[in-house]
Amino acid sequence: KIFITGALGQIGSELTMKLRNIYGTDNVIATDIRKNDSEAAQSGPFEVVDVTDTKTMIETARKYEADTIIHMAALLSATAEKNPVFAWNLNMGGLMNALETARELKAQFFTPSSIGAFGPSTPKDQTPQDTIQRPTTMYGVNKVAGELLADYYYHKFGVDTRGLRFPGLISYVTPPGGGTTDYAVEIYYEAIKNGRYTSYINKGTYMDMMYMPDALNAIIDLMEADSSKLIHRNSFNVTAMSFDPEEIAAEIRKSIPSFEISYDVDPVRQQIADSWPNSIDATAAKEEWGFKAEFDLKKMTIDMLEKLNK
Ligand code: VAH
Repeated sequence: KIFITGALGQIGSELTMKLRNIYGTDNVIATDIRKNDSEAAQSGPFEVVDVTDTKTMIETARKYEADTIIHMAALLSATAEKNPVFAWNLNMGGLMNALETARELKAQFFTPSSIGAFGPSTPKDQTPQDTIQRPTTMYGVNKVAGELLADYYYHKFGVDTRGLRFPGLISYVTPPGGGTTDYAVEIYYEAIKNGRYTSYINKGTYMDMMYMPDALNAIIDLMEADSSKLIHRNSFNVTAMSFDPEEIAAEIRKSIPSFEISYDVDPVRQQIADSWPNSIDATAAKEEWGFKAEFDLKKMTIDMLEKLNK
């Protein structure tokens, strides 16, 4: 039984449906702070779980005899920057409770890290798997601490913890909330609706990105991988592409020739983006568990516009 927190979020909502298709609906328990009318909430077992409430989380996971805990509930970078104390309590308190739940139930564990775990002093191009991590955002502090805490639960308690440093994720099912890379999702919705987009991230700002189908496959491939082969188990760099707003706009113009991009830079999210890498190196993931991404910018753009045009 797979127990997912944050199951109604940007990754969680699609991951829940994919896992139900693979492992069976009744074997995937979706949980989130509140229910909604989404497919993830309605199409199978759902429980209201506040990840800061240790007792409820452990009792609920035990009720279902969960043997896998997938912890997705967290505040993303821009939101965390607005509410840093709340972000620490939710992101770190939730993670600790999810790790304790996995320890109690002897369950396998997954939670994502992010390119946000790197900071201004990290090498920016082809950022190595093992390098300096001095992030300057609360989200980044949470992600570095989270990687270390998950490693600790592996070494200290033998919990089979695993994690990926995700780039910006692009999807057409559930829009993201409060991220810095969200511009790369909004731009597709706006291209269809208005034929133009005003970007809050400046031209020339490169960030790693990945299409959601590749992100979901990466989680499943990592969780199914041979544990004895995992060296970087909680913090694998994974990426599919790196682009700036001008390049994604140019790709959209190949399908919508009249599409126009303009800029109204948000200093807060621009400063976060500037502190992150331009591109990261995913060699360790490829070598240790066969990571591969199917979608590049061209293929993703065609699929996103097709799906949103329906
Ligand atoms: C964010 N989408 O923008 C998330 C992610 C790498 C970016 O962590 O905060």
